[in-house]
Amino acid sequence: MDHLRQQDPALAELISREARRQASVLRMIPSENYASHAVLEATGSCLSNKYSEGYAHFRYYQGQEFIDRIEDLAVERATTLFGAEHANLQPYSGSPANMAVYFGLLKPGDRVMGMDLSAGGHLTHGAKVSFSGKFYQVRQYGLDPSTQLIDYEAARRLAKEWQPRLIFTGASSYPRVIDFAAFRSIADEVGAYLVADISHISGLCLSGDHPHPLPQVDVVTTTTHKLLRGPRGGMILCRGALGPKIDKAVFPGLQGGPHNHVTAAIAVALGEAARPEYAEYCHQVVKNARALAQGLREREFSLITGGTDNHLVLIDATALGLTGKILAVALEEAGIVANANKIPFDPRPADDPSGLRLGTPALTTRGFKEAEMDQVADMIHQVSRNTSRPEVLAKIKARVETLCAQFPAPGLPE
Ligand code: DSN
Repeated sequence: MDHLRQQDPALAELISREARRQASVLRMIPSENYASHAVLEATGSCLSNKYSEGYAHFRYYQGQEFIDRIEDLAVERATTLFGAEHANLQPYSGSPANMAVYFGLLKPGDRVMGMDLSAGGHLTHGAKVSFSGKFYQVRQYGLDPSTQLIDYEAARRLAKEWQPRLIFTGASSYPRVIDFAAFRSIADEVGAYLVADISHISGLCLSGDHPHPLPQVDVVTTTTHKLLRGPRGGMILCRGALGPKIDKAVFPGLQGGPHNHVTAAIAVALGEAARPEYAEYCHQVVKNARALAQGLREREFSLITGGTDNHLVLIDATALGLTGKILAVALEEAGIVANANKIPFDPRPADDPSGLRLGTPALTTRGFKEAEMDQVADMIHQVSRNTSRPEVLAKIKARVETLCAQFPAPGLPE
């Protein structure tokens, strides 16, 4: 950042401090990760200077000789890696990707089904506060209260009654496997499109740690910056026949020029994800989440569904006499960064919910293994018992910093 430091030292200093923060805390928000230096170099490249409305070889601006080749490469890597017939890498992030699917396949006012936010679904899966709940008629499915698992038979009954044109699957806070085949049979019974938002589990679908949604679903959406370790962006994969509708919805329906620097950085991340060590990384993400869950269970934490099959663990903080927010704030003071989150059937509001969501993608990128996850569980336990004792939290923070120093994070300055 030599140029930035010289020209705008105040901003350079803030970025440096953020880099130091990312290096010295345990980043456990399940949707965050560390991108490689290579991904960050592409993101920060001169490609940011170029306008390229349209798609490779069909542009509205001249000067696309290299941009077209970059988009071709990115699309080819995406279709090969995910086994998809068609890929659109232009959505600016996950919510715009989902919005493009609605705009491409439906008319405003059409009927939709998605998973309820408090069951672990995403805002764009039909929540009233999002465009999806405002422009479409939505009914939401959820969990079986006795198991806290998706209630597929209730979803089937709801689909038969509601006759949606589109069903969204996928989640932001669900620690178990999603049965795409069950949703396919539900969608087929009512003739609905089936969409899988795999933003949280994309890598696990590639590594075989979670069932792959293709070819069962019609459309797959994902962000590119979570388990995929790319830049902040979005991606839509679909059957070839749906490609033109999706492409038109992204451009010119929703967006103008694609972020070419992001497209290139996604291509870099997809190249990394095609390597055998990426599958090893994803296997370890799940092993680490299981080890974390076990460590927390042994210390008498109450976990939603009792554990995890994927990269995240959801704690009921009220079982400790706390709330998610109180625990999240105390953890941050101790150098452990997670997020307060709703739990299934949560009686508390979204801005002060009962749960805490913890994930292992970023720590696994640093090289943490099961033994370190047990240490992390121990520190979370210590924090939970000392939320109002700053002197204890400071001691845990020192322990966190010692641990972090042993596992340098990729992509950050040395
Ligand atoms: N905001 C992202 C998350 O944290 O899960 C996507 O939902």
